[in-house]
Amino acid sequence: MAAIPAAPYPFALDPETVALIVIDMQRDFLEHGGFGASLGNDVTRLQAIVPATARLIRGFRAAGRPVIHTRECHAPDLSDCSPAKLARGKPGLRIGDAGAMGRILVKGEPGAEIVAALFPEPGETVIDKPGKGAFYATELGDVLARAGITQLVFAGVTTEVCVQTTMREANDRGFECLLAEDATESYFPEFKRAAIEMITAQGAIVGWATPVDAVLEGLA
Ligand code: TIU
Repeated sequence: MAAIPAAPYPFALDPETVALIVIDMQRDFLEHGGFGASLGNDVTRLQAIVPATARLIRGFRAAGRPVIHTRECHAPDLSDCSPAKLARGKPGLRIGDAGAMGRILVKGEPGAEIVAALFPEPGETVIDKPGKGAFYATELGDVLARAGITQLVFAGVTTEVCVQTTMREANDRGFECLLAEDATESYFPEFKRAAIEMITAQGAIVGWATPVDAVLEGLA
């Protein structure tokens, strides 16, 4: 057990029970012509974290610890997308509409796929999720229980939406949650900063935050 520097205080990382969860590093959020861009966002901000996220993934693979990937996407008939979600945001392109990378946020379409630089390796778990949180309506809880996971390191996008929602779900389920702060990003820098403050405030009310390098040192 290695105590690594973190906010708001050192995190006791357990290399025997920790897993990495990489949230929604999909073309639809990171590339032009996808869902993120359709909402009016500058996707280049998110592309900047790909190298640090790749380094984190490589570290977990090298340590023999699980790497779990998530994708926010829906069934082609949109039966798992609530009317409330479908209608939200006044996007130029709605979920299910045909865009530059196929139908927006639809399972099996090019845009729903994880970006090439972070592509899952054979044997790694990929969770397709209809919500912002990765526990809602997915098998994630069962996967983690079967693997004996008690701690989760979080990476991915966006910090204040799917990452924070999933961290809160995990925290309520009893997992110790650590956010890799340079492997997560928001379309809004002030929201990323605020999300990290919300997560770590009040004695790690939701979890801890630390740079990728500190996580890798704790795994070694
Ligand atoms: N719009 C936005 O910031 N995020 C999402 O819709 N999904 C995720 O965060 N993955």
